[in-house]
Amino acid sequence: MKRVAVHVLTVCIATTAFAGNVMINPGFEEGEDFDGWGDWNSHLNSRIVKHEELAHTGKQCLELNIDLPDQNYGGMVQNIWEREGITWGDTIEVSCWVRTERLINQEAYLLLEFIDDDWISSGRYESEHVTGTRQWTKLTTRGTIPGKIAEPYLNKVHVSLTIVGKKSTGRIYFDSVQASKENE
Ligand SMILES: [Ca+2]
Repeated sequence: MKRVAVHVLTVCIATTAFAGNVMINPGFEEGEDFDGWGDWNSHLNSRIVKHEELAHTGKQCLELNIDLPDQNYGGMVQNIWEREGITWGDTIEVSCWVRTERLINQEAYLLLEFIDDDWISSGRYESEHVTGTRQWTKLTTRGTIPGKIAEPYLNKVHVSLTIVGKKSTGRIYFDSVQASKENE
């Protein structure tokens, strides 16, 4: 009898389900521009690359690059707060695919961050950082949004395709972004 109970518990953990993808334009296939996405560093030289062979999925992907010789930090972002009911206390899992070419003095990663109107962060979850030359690699991270009592002003859940570096060169591509809320 005891053994049966343990087996049932294992099944419950293995089937923890996540809802569908809440990202808009997750593979950069829609529209002529960055539909659904914002750029949080205007110095970024970002563009949509229309290249079926190069893209991870579909016909297009995003290229982020840098013109500035000094400190470079920025990315493309979507705020997914209240999308599909995402709110306080929810666990969010995010992933994307990244590809880099001869990236020097620069790193690319996926960032999940919970902030308010004053940009005060109440949770920051980074994926692995990628540099150098990498074929398409999947990045993942996850975090739980704090409760309303702890963070009453929280109103942004940012999913950012992020780059950071200084005096850097190289190319970075992102594609196939996924963000899902863990079902209760
Ligand atoms: Ca794509």
